[in-house]
Amino acid sequence: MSTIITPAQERTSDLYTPTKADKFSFGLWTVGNRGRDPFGDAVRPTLTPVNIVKKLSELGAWGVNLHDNDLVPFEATPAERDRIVREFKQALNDYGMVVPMATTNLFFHPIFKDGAFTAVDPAVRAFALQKTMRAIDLGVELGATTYVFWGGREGVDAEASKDPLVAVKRMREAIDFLCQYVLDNGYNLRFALEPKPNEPRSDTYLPTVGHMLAFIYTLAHPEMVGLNPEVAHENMANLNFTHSVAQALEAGKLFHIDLNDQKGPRYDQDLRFGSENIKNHFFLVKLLEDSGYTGPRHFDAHAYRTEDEQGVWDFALGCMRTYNMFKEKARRFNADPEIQALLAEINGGDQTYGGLLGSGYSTETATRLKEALFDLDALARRGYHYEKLDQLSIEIILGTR
Ligand code: GLT
Ligand code: MN
Ligand code: MN
Repeated sequence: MSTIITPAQERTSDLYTPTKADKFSFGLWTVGNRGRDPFGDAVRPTLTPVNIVKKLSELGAWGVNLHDNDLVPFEATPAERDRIVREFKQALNDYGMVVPMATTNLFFHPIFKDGAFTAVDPAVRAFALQKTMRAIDLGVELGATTYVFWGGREGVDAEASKDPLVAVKRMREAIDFLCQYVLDNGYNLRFALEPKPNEPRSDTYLPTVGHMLAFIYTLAHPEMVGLNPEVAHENMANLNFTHSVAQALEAGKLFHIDLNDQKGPRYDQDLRFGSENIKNHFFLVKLLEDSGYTGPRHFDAHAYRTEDEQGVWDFALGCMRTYNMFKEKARRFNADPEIQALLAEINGGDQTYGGLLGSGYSTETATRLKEALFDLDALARRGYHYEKLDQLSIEIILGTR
């Protein structure tokens, strides 16, 4: 998509059709979501993993991610496991799909009702480690190079039930243990931690990107551990997702990303990517593309409960097309001479002091800064032209430029 697209072409072209080069991926649990919610049962039949791989590939997706139990049922025997994995690998091969990321289901089985790595019961914590080591083996066998940890039920309903200091230590102990397991086995695998502020517990530990980022630097192997931020989860905490992603990127910690949408701070909605917060998503995609992020563009979302199977594929294609439409809008923004001239003017400012900034501290710089005379009235009078800039952004987003 490097050529200029006119509005007329845009209406008729399929330039937004996803291709494998776009690196779009979906979890088996996303398109496989059967519409079950706390108030109602499943509304769609089960899609087999092999069918999902086939259909996603036909739509232009590149990868498929999974929890251990999305593929291998909890109660499967070793022989059943081997057969399922063999057939799945065959499908990956047949349809040219990869498994970039894998994870563990540590939240569905009743064993995990009080959490996994932070559960009060040591047997539950030990079982969680066992299950995760086996799931890591499975992920590596399928080719995954990123392993996600979503805290699921790592939290509390009754505040008195757990010491929050102990909970953080337990989380660290588990991640440190599993990093060492990966190193011991010589696996090429990095961990990506996924924060969420609440749901299904009243409060989840390490609830936002910022909390997780700080936690990572307390680990034994911080270089192996990064983040998997999710649009909906940061929005549940009413935070600016693009800024959270930027902080992760700047720290070299954006190992993976969960793209979806969310209507404000309420229950986790996992809506089709870009279906609600159009302006925010434009700036998110612009950030990912401008920053040179090369990781998967993973959609962790699901179709509305009203949909049948066709609606699921409409949903999946929609996520990918919308990403590509934002990508094209970002390209237009960057190529727009008026916008770029305005940005240059905005960022120009008074260059008198430019040389004193950005090269760190020295005694001489400190002395010059302390002695500098500023035209405070001029600084106070300055208009920043952000109204104009924002309107130009809106015109790009709404397609009039
Ligand atoms: C679950 C959760 C997601 C996580 C998945 C990985 S599972 O659907 O809501 O946000 O990314 O465990
Ligand atoms: Mn997610
Ligand atoms: Mn979610």
